[in-house]
Amino acid sequence: MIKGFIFDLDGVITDTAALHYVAWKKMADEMGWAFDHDVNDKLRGISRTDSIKVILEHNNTTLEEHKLEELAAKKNDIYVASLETMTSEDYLPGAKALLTHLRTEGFAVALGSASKNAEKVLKQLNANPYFDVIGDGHSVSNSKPAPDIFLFGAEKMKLQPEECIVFEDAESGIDAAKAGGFYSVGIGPEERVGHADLRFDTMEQATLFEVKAYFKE
Ligand code: B16
Ligand code: MG
Repeated sequence: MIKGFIFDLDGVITDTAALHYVAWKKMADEMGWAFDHDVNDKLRGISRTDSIKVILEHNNTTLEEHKLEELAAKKNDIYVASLETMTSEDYLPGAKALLTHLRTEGFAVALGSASKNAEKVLKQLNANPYFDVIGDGHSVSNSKPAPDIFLFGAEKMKLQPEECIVFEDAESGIDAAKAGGFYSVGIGPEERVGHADLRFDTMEQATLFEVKAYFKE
C-alpha cells in the first residue's frame, strides 16, 4: 500500500535547470570551455562536484582538487544569486496541484534532492508546508544513483521503500529509486526516464488520479 511520496526538486517541483545552465555557462566561458544544453542535461540530479567533472571530461581536461572546489564555489555564488528571482509562481505546471492534493488526502511527503540549495529554493517557492521531511544535498554523503537520499526520506517518514513512490526527472534518480526498492514515476522523455515504473512527459500530466490508477491505490 502506498503511504508516502518522495519528490526530487529540480526538474520535478521547479525548473532550476535553466538557472544552473546560466551559472555553469558563465563559469565555462571564463575558463574557455565548451558548454551547451546537451552537457547541461547530463548534470540533472548529479552533485555540484560531479557536475564539474562531467564538464571537464567533455573538454578533455583535468583540474587540481583545490581549483575544482574554487570553481564549484564560484558557480554556486552565481546560481544562488539567481535564485532571488524565483517566486511562488515558479512551480512547474501541475506540481503545486499534486502537492496540494497529497496534503488533502493525508499522504506523507518528503523531498529527495541532490541540491545543497534546496532549502533556499523551497523558501523562494513558499513550498515548505507541503513537505513533512526535507532530504537534500546535506542529508547523505552518497549521491544518486545511490538510493541513500530516498532511503533517508522513507526512514524519516517511518515508511518502507515499497510504501513510497519517488518522482524523478533524472536518469540517475530513477536508478537510485530502483536501487532502493521504491516505486518510481519518471518526468521527462522516454530516453531519459523510460526505465521508471510509470512515466509522464510533464508534471501537468502526473495527477494523483493517474498515479493512483496505475498503482491501483
Ligand atoms: P547544488 P535535484 C540537483 O537537484 C540538480 O538536478 C543538479 O543539476 C545539481 O547539480 C544538483 O542538484 C546539486 O545542486 O549545486 O544546488 O547543490 O534534481 O536532485 O533536485
Ligand atoms: Mg532533478
